[in-house]
Amino acid sequence: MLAGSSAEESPGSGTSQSTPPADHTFPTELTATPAATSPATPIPAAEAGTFGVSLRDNFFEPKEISVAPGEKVTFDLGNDGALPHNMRIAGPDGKFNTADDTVSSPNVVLGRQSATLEWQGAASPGSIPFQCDIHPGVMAGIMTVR
Ligand SMILES: [Cu+2]
Repeated sequence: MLAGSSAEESPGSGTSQSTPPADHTFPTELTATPAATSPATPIPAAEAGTFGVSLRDNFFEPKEISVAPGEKVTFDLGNDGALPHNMRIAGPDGKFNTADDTVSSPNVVLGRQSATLEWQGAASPGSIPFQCDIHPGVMAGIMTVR
């Protein structure tokens, strides 16, 4: 003898629920949006620290870097290309190959090798160009102090 506790609650025929989609329109979205719930953590360029820069054939990644005035930055350079590269930051004169430049150590970074560049920073806002000495005019970037 079955206890009559399994009474299904028949939905009220009067409630006008939104019509369900037809069965043949099963959503097959290939553009599954990944979980965008991770809080975007843009790294503020407010503190002195290490900044990774990838040397490629033949470009910097990133090639636009923002730093705060007076911020000292240690660039962690990794040559992810096959060709030799380096990084030279122009000094206050904004020109390359002058005495106030800062150059990576070692100066020439072979493919798959790494290097560092300790940059004293700029006291006032402005744009400071940097380049690869081996590919000048092609492999270049801008450091924005603001
Ligand atoms: Cu280069």
